[in-house]
Amino acid sequence: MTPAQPILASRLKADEAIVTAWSTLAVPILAELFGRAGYAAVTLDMQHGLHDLASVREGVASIALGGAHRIVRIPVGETATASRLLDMGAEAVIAPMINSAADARAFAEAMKYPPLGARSWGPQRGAQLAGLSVPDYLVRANDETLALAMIETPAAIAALDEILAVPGIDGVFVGPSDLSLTLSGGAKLDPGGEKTLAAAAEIATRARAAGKIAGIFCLEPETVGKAKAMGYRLMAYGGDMSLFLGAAQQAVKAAG
Ligand code: 3PY
Ligand code: MG
Repeated sequence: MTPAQPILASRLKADEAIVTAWSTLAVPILAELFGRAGYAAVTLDMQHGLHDLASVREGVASIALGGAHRIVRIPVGETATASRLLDMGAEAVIAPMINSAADARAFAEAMKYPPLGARSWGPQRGAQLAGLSVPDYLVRANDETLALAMIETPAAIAALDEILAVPGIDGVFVGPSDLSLTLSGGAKLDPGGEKTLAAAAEIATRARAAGKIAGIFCLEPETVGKAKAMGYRLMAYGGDMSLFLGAAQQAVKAAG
């Protein structure tokens, strides 16, 4: 069987730019609609979003139905959940607050089958959503599912080259809000600020030099282009809650 859709890992490794929507509302049909609206990928957020395992289980299938790539962010430190999400059909998992090579190794271990890692066997649903037979899934999973480590603290920046060197870590994903908060010692949230963007530029340069994928969360549409120019290729832009609120506010205004 051949994959039903192009492979996210192959597209990103070929240097293609992908914009992912950000799904926080635990409503699978909304995740599907992002794909129907034209997003190339949708990320289901289990860290700060309202998603749980049940909504992700249904959500990844809904994303596939909408024709988009399936990405999920786990809560901090939940590496066992990362393995489960791959079994459910995630093509990429984003792990927040990876601050050391040890954090990265624990994440990679959960994400990759031996000899690279220690992922346990049982990917039947994941194979179905990837359009693969179960034996083919084993051959391809380590290359075609992505472990993306979030860089959002000075400690992570200090350990960046070691994190990037961990086998099984496919790339990094920058959280500019936490990064600004931690860079300022808790003084301010400044995701679009000069210091945050300078750090983001450095992270992308070092990730690309290591041959790894660079991703980033963008709060403004203009940031997507700026991030691309820095070398980022996976850009998150567009959250369901703010998009819905904005559209509802406009409808109320138009009707009033
Ligand atoms: C951050 O900006 O800190 C994020 O984690 C984005 O979701
Ligand atoms: Mg964060």
